[in-house]
Amino acid sequence: MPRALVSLGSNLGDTAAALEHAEAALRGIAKSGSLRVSPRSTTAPIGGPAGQHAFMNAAAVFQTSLAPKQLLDELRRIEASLERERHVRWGPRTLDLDLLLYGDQTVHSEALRLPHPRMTFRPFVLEPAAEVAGDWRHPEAGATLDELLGVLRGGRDAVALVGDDPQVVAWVRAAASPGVAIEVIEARQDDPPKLTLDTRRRPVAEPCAGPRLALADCPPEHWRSEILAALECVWPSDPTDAFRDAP
Ligand code: PH2
Ligand code: MG
Ligand code: MG
Repeated sequence: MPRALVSLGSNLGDTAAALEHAEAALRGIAKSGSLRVSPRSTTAPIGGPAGQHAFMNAAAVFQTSLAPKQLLDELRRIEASLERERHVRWGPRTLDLDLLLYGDQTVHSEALRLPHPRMTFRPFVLEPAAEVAGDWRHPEAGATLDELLGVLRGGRDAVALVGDDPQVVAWVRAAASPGVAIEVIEARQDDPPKLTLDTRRRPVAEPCAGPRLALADCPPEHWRSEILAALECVWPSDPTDAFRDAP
């Protein structure tokens, strides 16, 4: 039976109760006895409107007989049962359930992108995910979640830009923290840095053993905010804030 990996997040209302509710609901759709949930952590919000509350994040792995799209519909239903509303992109939410991985499937459709395109550079996703599924090999990266997390934490402090889109280079130069090198390269590297930013407009399926954002996965009007959020994930402006305690 296929295995699914889901991230859990909440930053509105009673966040602990929301994650408990979600865990119980996932237990209801998982193959009996197969659900494993990571410990929860409180994380600083990344992206979206300023002044949001801290998030509670976790990850869950389980076996399921549901197909990916059916599972996605179930996750939406669980979100809706907590009155999740969608007004603002990356805005505050009672419950967010993102499908990260499903077996070794790669999906590019309007409704679903697998693997989740932002999972490899978001510490609030990758850290709990690695706790429950560290040896799961990311089907596009070709590296396990433990290996990806190792690069995110301990890799070279550099952004590798694949392709030389001048606007993207300018955004990265303006926003990258001091001490972060910017390397413009033509194709992926064997020794990837903490962040690889693929600026090619058409999706290129090539392994990358480190955290990577492919702009082909994002609409052009979001490119700038996607890049700023990815940089903030990898090099937080206030590192002491990244895993602060609940307010
Ligand atoms: N989810 C987002 C955007 N930003 N930040 C944190 N810390 N945790 C999240 O779950 C989160 C976020 C979009 O879903
Ligand atoms: Mg999300
Ligand atoms: Mg979501």
